[in-house]
Amino acid sequence: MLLRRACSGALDSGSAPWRDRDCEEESGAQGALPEDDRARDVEGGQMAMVSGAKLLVRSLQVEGVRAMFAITDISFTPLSIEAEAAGMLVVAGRHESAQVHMADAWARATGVPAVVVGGMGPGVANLLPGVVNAWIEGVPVVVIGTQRSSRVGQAIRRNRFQYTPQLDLFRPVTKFAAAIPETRRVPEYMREAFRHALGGRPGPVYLEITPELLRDEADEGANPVHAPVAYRAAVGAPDPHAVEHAVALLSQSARPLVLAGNGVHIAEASGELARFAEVSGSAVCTTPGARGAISERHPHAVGMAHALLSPVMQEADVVVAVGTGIGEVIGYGQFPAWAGPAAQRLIHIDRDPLVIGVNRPVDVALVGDARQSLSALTKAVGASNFRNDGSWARERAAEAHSVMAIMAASGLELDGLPIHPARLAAEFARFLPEEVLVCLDGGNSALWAHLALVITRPRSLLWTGHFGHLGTGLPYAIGAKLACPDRPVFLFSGDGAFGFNLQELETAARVGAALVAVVNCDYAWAMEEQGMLDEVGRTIGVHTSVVRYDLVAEGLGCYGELVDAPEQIVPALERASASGRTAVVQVVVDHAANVNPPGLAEFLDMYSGATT
Ligand SMILES: Cc1ncc(C[n+]2csc(CCOP(=O)(O)OP(=O)(O)O)c2C)c(N)n1
Ligand SMILES: [Mg+2]
Repeated sequence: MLLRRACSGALDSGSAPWRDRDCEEESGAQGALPEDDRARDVEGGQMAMVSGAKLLVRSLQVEGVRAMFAITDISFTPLSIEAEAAGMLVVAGRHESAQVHMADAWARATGVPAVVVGGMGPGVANLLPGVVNAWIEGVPVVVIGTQRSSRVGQAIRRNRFQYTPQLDLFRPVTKFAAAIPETRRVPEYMREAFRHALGGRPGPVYLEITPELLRDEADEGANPVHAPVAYRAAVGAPDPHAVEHAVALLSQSARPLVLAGNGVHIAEASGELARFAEVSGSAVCTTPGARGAISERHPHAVGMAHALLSPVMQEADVVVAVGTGIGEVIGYGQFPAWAGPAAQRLIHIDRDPLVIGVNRPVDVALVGDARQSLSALTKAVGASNFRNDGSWARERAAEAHSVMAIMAASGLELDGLPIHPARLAAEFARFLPEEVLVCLDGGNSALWAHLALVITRPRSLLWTGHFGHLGTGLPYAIGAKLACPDRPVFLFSGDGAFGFNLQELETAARVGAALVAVVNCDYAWAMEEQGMLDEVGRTIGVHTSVVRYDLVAEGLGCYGELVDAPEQIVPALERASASGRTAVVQVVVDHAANVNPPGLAEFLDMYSGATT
């Protein structure tokens, strides 16, 4: 009887291909238990038998998960059904990797993870590139893969259909990877998964399930789904002594600079960041991935930290790094991108102590939540008797703002043919509404866009600044639009990058994701060209055929436009936005001009390791 209860399904498993025949043979069970058997008095308590699928969905719901991305597969039908019944959005895309990117974007845009499910074998294998990207980027994505039933999995046989050692594939690229061994342990494994996904530096987690685990039942009373406060502790305020030390350093600083990273978005600390900058007289730059952590129009904001910002990075005498590792794209905190340790002190705030002191020694370490740490610092600076009037910060910010304005104005003046990519980027940036959420993809295309955009709100620019994963842009825009349907979502993409997940236009049109994708189209993988020219004096394999992305878009159910003259850009963007549909505006740009944008030489230097 006990065995029968453990093996039978909540949904009628009588006709399900996944019914475990071992259980049936031993117990004689024929499908679901009668209702009165499901809730039975055991030692005076009420048993509440629920399926593994239900336990899984409840574990997702308590964490606020509202979307499941999956090419629905018969190995996890009960999960899809339960997710839908619980009011979750179930989105079936066209490639599992793109689905991970959609969930990744959902988490970036909202701060709450989404779940992605892949079906055993190839479906799970296809998840991998998306998971690797989320891992490098530090984005929490809950990834679930089904595996052949344990009877197949445990057999020492070769030539098993769709059987691969999936867990081994995901271990190196997730913060936690485990196979849930039995239905009753679903809540326990889900808790551990969320602890890892959201704790410290966030990242993806992988959970493996078998079809029978979803269909089997367990007593929910004995294996309850708890609220997150009961199992996930949050890092709070930093040590007050460390705050005092930080304020002592800041009191001696004439040129304090905050380097804000993605941790500011994670802690929803943008308001606290701006207040700290104002009270302490600090300038603020962001890592490329954290643009918008402070409005780039704020009078203390000097823009994103990259090679062109080096003079400010070098001039600062105290740097307050908050919610960021000090990695390669920001020069590892080393000369020449930064000043040497004698001339420049470092206060490093992070909720994960393992991030602090890496690549550059720190003078003060503050382990704490970014929001609480910045408030504690603001309070302590306010209570101290030193004052920095912020003149250096405002001067440098005003210079940075005027450089951006000059670049935008000069981009808008480029009226030759073919269209200059700087003209397109400038028109695009000027067209965007204030509340926009913009996604970037491509090589040089992304550089042009970075130079033209002014990001004024947190969680408003989605881009793979760490992994540089081409193909993320379109799925990011879809995930972002689904997560934030009331925000206008725009994508600026290279044509090469756009091709990776082009088929997701069908997904976008089907689910009503009314985003506008602008394709900076030079029919080439332009970012690869300059490096080849420098090395061997010619290029190889960098040109593609002339493709009508606008017609492909129409064929996939979207609105499409082709633009080949500068004055057509804005009217096309207006029509695309007004269409209320998924829209693609293909803009044919000057290939020669696209080969060498500002900042590429510095990027190539870094990429070759020459500056390490
Ligand atoms: C998945 C992936 N494959 C290859 C690369 C290497 N790569 C970086 S930029 C680039 C060219 C991108 O071309 P496109 O999107 O058309 O932008 P463009 O440089 O032409 O503006 C390539 C191939 C990468 N970053 N990611
Ligand atoms: Mg291109």
